Amino acid sequence: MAAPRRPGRRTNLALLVLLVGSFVTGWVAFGVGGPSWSRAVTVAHGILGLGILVLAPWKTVIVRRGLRTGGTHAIGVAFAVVLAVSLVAGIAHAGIGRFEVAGVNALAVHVAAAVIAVPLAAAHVIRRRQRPRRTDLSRRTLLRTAGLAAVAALAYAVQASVTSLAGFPAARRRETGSYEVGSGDPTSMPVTQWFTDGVPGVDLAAYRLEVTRADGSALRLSYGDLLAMGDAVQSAVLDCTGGWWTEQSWRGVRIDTVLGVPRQGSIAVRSVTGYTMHFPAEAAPGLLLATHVGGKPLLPGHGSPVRLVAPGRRGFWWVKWVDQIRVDARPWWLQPPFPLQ
Ligand code: HEM
Ligand code: HEM
Ligand SMILES: Nc1nc2c(c(=O)[nH]1)N[C@H]1C(S)=C(S)[C@@H](COP(=O)(O)O)O[C@H]1N2
Ligand SMILES: [Mo]
Repeated sequence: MAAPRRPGRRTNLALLVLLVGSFVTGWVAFGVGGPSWSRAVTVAHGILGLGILVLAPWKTVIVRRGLRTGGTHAIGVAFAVVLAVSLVAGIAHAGIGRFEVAGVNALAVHVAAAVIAVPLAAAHVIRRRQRPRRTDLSRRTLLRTAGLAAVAALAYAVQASVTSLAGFPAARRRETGSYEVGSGDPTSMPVTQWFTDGVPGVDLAAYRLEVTRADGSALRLSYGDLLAMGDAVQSAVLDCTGGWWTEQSWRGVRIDTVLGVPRQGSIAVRSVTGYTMHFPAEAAPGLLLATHVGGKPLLPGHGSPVRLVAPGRRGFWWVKWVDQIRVDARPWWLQPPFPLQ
């Protein structure tokens, strides 16, 4: 007996590929810092995401039919609503400008809704399983996939042109999708924490920076010691995954000045709050322990007495309120891709 014909199976499978692809590239976009990589990833992410909208007319037919059959539709409908919120917020951020609604920006809404959508998507897909078939690897499917990719890429290009012709702020966003805020003016630079951390109070007089070198030798530096050593000046872009970036002139002590360049392992940079990031040993010369920004001492929110400046890396690498730097035997990549604190 022939398998019952279920129109829409291929549409659903294509949606599955687009959903997984957008989710993964979204996180990759958060992880990468270099301009050329960032551009490639955000463009791919945008095209995959818009591909979901391209399939909307076909999916609408499936949804209508599905809603007419018995059983509960709550999961499917909840998933559709949450995904729609994510898509609207993502497109608004990438296509128009940086929005704040009640103190929450559109990009944060986009990501939060995408994360909430995951269990709903999983439940929907498990309940409404669609099996791939061998015949899916046909010339016809290949052509349709190419057609979908072309239309989604066209949608991305059209949106980018409209954005730029209309002169929306989005036309001036960085490759990462971030918007410029307060460059050269540290007082208008946002204070941001990664999910759960808070601004601690650090007593400058009692403060010591613990440094442990590769050979086990250790140093304890006071704020005064750091000020006396700090003559390195560097202009660098802080690009937060919250969707903004700022370029400032930072001053302080290069990490290789206190640590040398370890030959192996990683450099663990820890905050008073426990927030810790591991850097590749060879990155030492590029990392700055900044006490000043724009010629003035750091304010508490920005990491006083000392914060890390990690040019070319996204904001979550820029550890604030650093109280310990140590060479660690474990490689830098043996850490979660994003801080867990
Ligand atoms: C853009 C993402 C998607 C949205 C917004 C969405 C939404 C919905 C909604 C609202 C329904 C009707 C309510 C219901 O029966 O649950 C539905 C039906 C259905 N969906 Fe999805 N869905 C999406 C992706 C997928 C994927 C990835 C699969 C499987 C791989 C899938 C398989 C199905 C099936 C088989 C039906 C039932 C069709 C029928 O009963 O005739 N959907 N979908
Ligand atoms: C299923 C999940 C997701 C979908 C369908 C999706 C889809 C989209 C879409 C359609 C856009 C707008 C693209 C444009 O109009 O040019 C967008 C932008 C964006 N998304 Fe997502 N996204 C998802 C998850 C994520 C996640 C998990 C992250 C980060 C962890 C993320 C980060 C971003 C960023 C940074 C932008 C702005 C890119 C730019 O300005 O060019 N997305 N997303
Ligand atoms: N200790 C600690 N350092 C941290 C964070 C944090 O939550 N805790 N957040 C990081 C993130 S996500 C960013 S974008 C920058 C923000 O720096 P700013 O508040 O000076 O703008 O600090 C980074 N350093
Ligand atoms: Mo950030």
